[in-house]
Amino acid sequence: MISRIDLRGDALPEGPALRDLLPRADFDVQAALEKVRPICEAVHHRGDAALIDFAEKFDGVRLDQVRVPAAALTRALEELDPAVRAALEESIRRARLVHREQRRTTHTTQVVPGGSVTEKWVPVERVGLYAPGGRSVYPSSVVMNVVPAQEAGVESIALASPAQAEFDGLPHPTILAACALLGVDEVYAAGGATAVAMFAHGTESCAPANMVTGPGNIWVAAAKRYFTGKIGIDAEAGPTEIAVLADDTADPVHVASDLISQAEHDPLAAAVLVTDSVALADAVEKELEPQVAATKHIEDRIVPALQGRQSAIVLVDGIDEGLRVVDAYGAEHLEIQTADATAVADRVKNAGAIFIGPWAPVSLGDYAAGSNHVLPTGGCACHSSGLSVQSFLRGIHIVDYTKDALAEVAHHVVTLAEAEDLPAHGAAIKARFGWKVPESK
Ligand code: HSO
Ligand code: ZN
Repeated sequence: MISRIDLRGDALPEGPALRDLLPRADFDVQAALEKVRPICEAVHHRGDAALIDFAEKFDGVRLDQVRVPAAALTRALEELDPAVRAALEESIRRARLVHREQRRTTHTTQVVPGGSVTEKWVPVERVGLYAPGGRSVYPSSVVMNVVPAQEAGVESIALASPAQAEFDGLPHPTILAACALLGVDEVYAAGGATAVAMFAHGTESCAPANMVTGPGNIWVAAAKRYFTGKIGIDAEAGPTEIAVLADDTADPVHVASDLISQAEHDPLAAAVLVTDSVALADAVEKELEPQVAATKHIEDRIVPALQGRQSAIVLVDGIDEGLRVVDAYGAEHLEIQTADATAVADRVKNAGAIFIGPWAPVSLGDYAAGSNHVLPTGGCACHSSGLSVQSFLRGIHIVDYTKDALAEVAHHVVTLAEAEDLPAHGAAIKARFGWKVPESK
C-alpha cells in the first residue's frame, strides 16, 4: 500500500541531496503554462463572452451571466443544512480569533532627531478569491481565504467558483452559502484559469483585482504564474501533503487515519511517515488496509495517493535524524507524534503548519482549529508561510526628514552615490544645499 525508504545506518546527506531522497509528486506548473495562455488571452480579449464559452466547454452549462444574483446567495444560505451552518459559523469564529491578532499596527522609528521612518500597513484594495469546484468543493477554503482578507481590512472581496451544471450554472450551493455567511456578496460562476484571468484583466461584469488567492488545480496554479507581476498571488498551491514525525509512543491507528485523511484529497496527495520505530512503521502499514477499505474515495484518490511516488514511510535512526528529514521535506502539514512533542516541534524549521501530539490532527486544522489551512506545498514551506492577514497587507515606508536631519547624513548619501557612479543621485542632495555637500557634524 505504501513504499518504504530506509535512511538508517549511514549519515544523512546534507540539504538538497537529502531532499532528493524524499518522496514528492510531479507537479509541473511550467508545462501547464502554455495550455492556459490561450485561455487567459481569450478572457482578456473577449471578456464575459469568453467566460460563458469556457463554462460551456469545461463545465457543460451555458450561462446567461457570470455574476451570481444576490437572491441565489440568500437562497443558498436559507437552504443550508443547519448543522453545516453551525459548523461553518464556529470555524469562522475561531479563524477570526486567530487572524484578528495578526493585524499589524503602524510603527514609527525615530532614526535621528528630525528624521523618521514610519511603516504604515495598508490592505490590498481588491482581492479575487478562487474556490475550486468539481472534485473539491470546500466551503472551509472560502472561510480560510475570506477571513484573513476581511481581518486585513480588504474593502473589495470577490469570489469565483466553477459553474455547476446540476445547479443551473451557479457555483455549488455550499460555496454560495459560505459566502453569504461571511458577507461576501460579489460572486462569479467562473472556474480554473478562466477565473484567474477574469480577476487579472477584469471583464464587463467583474472589475479587475489587485490580487488573486485560493487553492486550485494545476491550471489555477499555471494561470497564477502567468499573471504574476500583473497581480499579486498567495501561492501556487500544489497537491496537499501530510508528514508525520512519530516514534514508538505514537498510536498507529491515529497515524494511519491522519495519513489517509490527506490522501483523500487527490491521487497526487502526499502522505509521508517519518519514524525511528520499525514496530510503528509495521503497525501503521497494517492499519492502513482496513481503514482505507472502510472509507469512501478509495480507488480514485486514496490508494493512488498512498501508492504514488509522493508517499512513503521513511525510516530514520532517531528523532534528531527525523527532524533533519522533515526539515528537508518542508511539509505543508507536519504532525509531531513523539514523546515530548512540544519540545520536538519547537526544533522544526520548515513546515507550513505543525500539529502537536495526539489531539491535534490535521483535520482539526482543516476546519476548526482557528489556524489557516491555505499552506505552502511542494517544499515551499522552506521560504513561505500560509495565508494570513499579512498576505493581504502592504507595508509602506513613509520617510520624513527635516533639513537638519538631511544635512547630517548628506555626505554619506553623496559618497555612496559616487561609489555607484550615480552622480545625479548625489546632485539631488546638493541641489538642496546650494549645490554643496553640507559639512558633516
Ligand atoms: N487539507 C487541505 C484543506 C482542506 N481539507 C479543505 C479539507 N477541506 C489543504 O490544507
Ligand atoms: Zn484536508
